[in-house]
Amino acid sequence: MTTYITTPIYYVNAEPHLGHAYTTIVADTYSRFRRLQGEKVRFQTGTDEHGDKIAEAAAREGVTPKEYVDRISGLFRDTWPLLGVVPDNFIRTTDENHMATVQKILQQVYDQGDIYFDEYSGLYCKGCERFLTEKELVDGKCPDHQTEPAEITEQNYFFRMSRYQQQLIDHIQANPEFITPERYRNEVLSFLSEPLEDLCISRPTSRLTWGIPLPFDDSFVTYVWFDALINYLTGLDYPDGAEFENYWGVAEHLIAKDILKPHAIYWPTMILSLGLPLYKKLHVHGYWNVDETKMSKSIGNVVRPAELVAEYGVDCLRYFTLREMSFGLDASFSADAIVARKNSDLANDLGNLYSRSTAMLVKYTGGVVPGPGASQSDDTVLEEMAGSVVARYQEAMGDFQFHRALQAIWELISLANKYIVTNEPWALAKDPEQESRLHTVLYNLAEVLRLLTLLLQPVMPETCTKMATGLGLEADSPLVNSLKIGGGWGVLPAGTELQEIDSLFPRVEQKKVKQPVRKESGKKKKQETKAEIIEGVITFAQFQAVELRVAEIVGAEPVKKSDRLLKLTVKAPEERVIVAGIAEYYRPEEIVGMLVLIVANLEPVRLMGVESQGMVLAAKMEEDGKSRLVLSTVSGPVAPGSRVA
Ligand code: ME8
Repeated sequence: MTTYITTPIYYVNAEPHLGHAYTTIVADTYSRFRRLQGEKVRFQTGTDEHGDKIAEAAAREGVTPKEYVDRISGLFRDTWPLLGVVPDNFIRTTDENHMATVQKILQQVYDQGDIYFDEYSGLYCKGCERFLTEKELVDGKCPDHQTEPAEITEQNYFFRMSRYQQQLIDHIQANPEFITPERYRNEVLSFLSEPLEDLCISRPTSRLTWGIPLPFDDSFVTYVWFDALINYLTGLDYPDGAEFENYWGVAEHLIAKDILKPHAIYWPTMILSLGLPLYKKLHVHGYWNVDETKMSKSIGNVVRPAELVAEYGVDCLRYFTLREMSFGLDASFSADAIVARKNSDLANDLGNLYSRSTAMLVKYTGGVVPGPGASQSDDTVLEEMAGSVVARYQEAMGDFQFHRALQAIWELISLANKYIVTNEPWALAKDPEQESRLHTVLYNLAEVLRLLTLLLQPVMPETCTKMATGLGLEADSPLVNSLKIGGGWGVLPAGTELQEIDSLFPRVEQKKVKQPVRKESGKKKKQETKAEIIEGVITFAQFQAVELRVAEIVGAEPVKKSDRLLKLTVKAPEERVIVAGIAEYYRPEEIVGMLVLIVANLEPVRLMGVESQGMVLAAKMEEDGKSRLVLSTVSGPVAPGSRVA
């Protein structure tokens, strides 16, 4: 089996941010997972360097477009190693061979009559670098860029996209996996249910010179998408390269929903016009938001990945992004969320399991993995869980359900931590008659650690190299590097000698954290100083500082212009307003009269113009890839305002 996975090629009109980092980390993780399965993989990323936006950004800096694109493309290329991302190919649309192939393709499509000359008027969004239809606008503006598109009339060349509409619909209907998750497939089919307009593929050189000249009319350059999408072919040395032969049939593209239409409609129709087989899959993810708004360079609320790596470590960033976002849905970035994941999942659950288990192996068997004795029911349960986790992990990773794969792994971690508590190796070690039992327990713990090293490798490669070393294994040993060999149970040889390593996730002190700030707000958000929290543990005094109370909801109404927020009036016992993000899960009328739990001593904040004096507690769950919130309440009648202790 072979895999070809691509990210979008990123515009070089600004520096890389967390959104770009996420897509590229996903592609890297997926490549590593496929390699664990023994596949040959090609992973491509790169930069998109032509078009109005780039020319304007260069002019603002007072440099030539070429100088400008060299600099920013370099920033993208240099960011990937910091994130543990190792692409096989980094393509630039200013590469000579790319430009030559784009021209060859344009000529072929023109010669076969799929490109024609015409006049066109339309609403052009510079942010998207394409014409938008009236239907796509919200309040007359592009919903992604919050700008009004410009009305442009000009003569241009057009690609006969409409000619391939039916063929594309048939393909999507016959191949349910072609575009996933399903919501995006449905979105594309709904768009295709109306007649497609042909695609404008040129700009006159009077308006833009920073592009690839049309081979059949040099007073025009090619439209940005026609140039950019072809990177997926030129990166394989289309049409004659061996890589094209090896990889085109298995191409999987990874994008966020902002560029669904170019990838699900323009690109397949272009491929059909070229007479090539369509790509295999399009994987579409949601947005990273900050304060409900898409993280984007045009809004200015970006989080820089290099800063996050410096603050939290590369594997923490990789783990956080993959665990926090349900692939396909939006996710919110906050410094608190990343610290919570690091302290609880990494330091507490995984880090503690590793350090406790290896410390006991050192103490009781001199750091040598003992041979196991007869199994008891506890051991069988652990082994069965390991088998089920490996199966669920493989399925979830293959389906881009990274958060589910990680949830499954954490079930094994949690069971192994309980296994230590119930089997009490420290008690077994005191009784010489229990030596065989002690060895079984320690062997099983070492085996769990080895399996975790294997399964987590695509997500946290640096940590797993360390874990492998600690277990006395080479990082490229098939025991931690091949699902075929290492995916089973009981494969770690007895007699393996552990090595000393530093702590996996050094203590995290939650200190002043910088939240990204939106440019338009003008002033920086106040930085909070938080109590020190070490490895997810708080003191009783810290817990007592949180004032939890029972509150009665006496009024509820939607917050204007928000789909998520409800404005609640509660009695606790005095009346106060709390804004809660529960509108997707509760209608106002069904919660009036309910007794809920609130945090009563939070500093007030304004949310969508309404001051919120506290927070309502709710349980968060995931069902079928969707999040669900269920309000916490009390089991009997309680006076509003009662303190919860
Ligand atoms: O569109 N959340 O480049 P681009 C999640 N050059 N992902 C995000 C994101 C966010 N807030 N912001 C950006 C282009 N991304 C074209 C592509 S491909 C032939 C040409 C990621 O720099 C996500 O992958 O605007 C998104 O699709 C991509 O960056 C857009 O990058």
